[in-house]
Amino acid sequence: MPGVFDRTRKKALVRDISSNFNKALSTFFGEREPIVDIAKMQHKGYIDALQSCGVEVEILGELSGHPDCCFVEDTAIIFDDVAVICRPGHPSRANEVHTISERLKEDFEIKFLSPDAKMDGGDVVFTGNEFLIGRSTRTNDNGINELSEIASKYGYSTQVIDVPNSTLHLTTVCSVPRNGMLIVAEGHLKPEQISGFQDVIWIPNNETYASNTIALENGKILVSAGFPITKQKIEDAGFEPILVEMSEIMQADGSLTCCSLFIE
Ligand code: CIR
Repeated sequence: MPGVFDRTRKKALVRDISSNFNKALSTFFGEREPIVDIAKMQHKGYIDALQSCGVEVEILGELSGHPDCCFVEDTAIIFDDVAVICRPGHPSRANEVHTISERLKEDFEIKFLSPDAKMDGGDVVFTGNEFLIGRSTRTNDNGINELSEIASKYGYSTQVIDVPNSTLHLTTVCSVPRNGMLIVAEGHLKPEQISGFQDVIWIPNNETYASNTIALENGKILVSAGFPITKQKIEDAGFEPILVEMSEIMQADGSLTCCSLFIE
């Protein structure tokens, strides 16, 4: 039913870091292979941070054959009582979706995209009443059109944003701290691409990684540790940043939102 999913982020699905995480894909933020044990510790810290904010966390087991399996955001788009299963744009990630769709079918009506569609969930940002969809190396026009058609049946509009080649996904350079507001990293999206937003917190290009945040209830917001200007700007806007150490997960181009799928 339209409107039944209130997106207050009460329950998250996460997946353990793969024992082969050192082989995860990395093009943008990574400077070296991630160290698996440190990534696992940071992932635990991430789960603790969610739980400390009152989020129930369900943890799925690692997929050793999929080094990027912890990045569950890329596997599905969830709204109302629907889970749209993605078609990840990188071949090494395509089969990550099968176990996710098995789990999601317990709670959602499952919709699949056609084989011609490519879509990573990391290219989809929900602003409160519409979906911003990034056209990127991972998400093609078929994916965009098919998701838009499904979303429109549920009363949601969509806006397409060309993701610049300076970044992997749309979620890598922007996030929504509250409905209608955007945190955006300078030097990636052009102001005219987000001209519909009155409320924009621009953060400096050298803190791009921190533009990806997870807003929770009561003004709490998960923010990556180590980006002081972003932290200050988010505080100045009236939020309470909860800092999460992500440096090792960053080596695989993964940000905060990438590691969760919110199912309630
Ligand atoms: C990849 O290249 O697919 C992973 N190493 C990183 C995925 C990050 N996910 C996201 O931004 N939603």
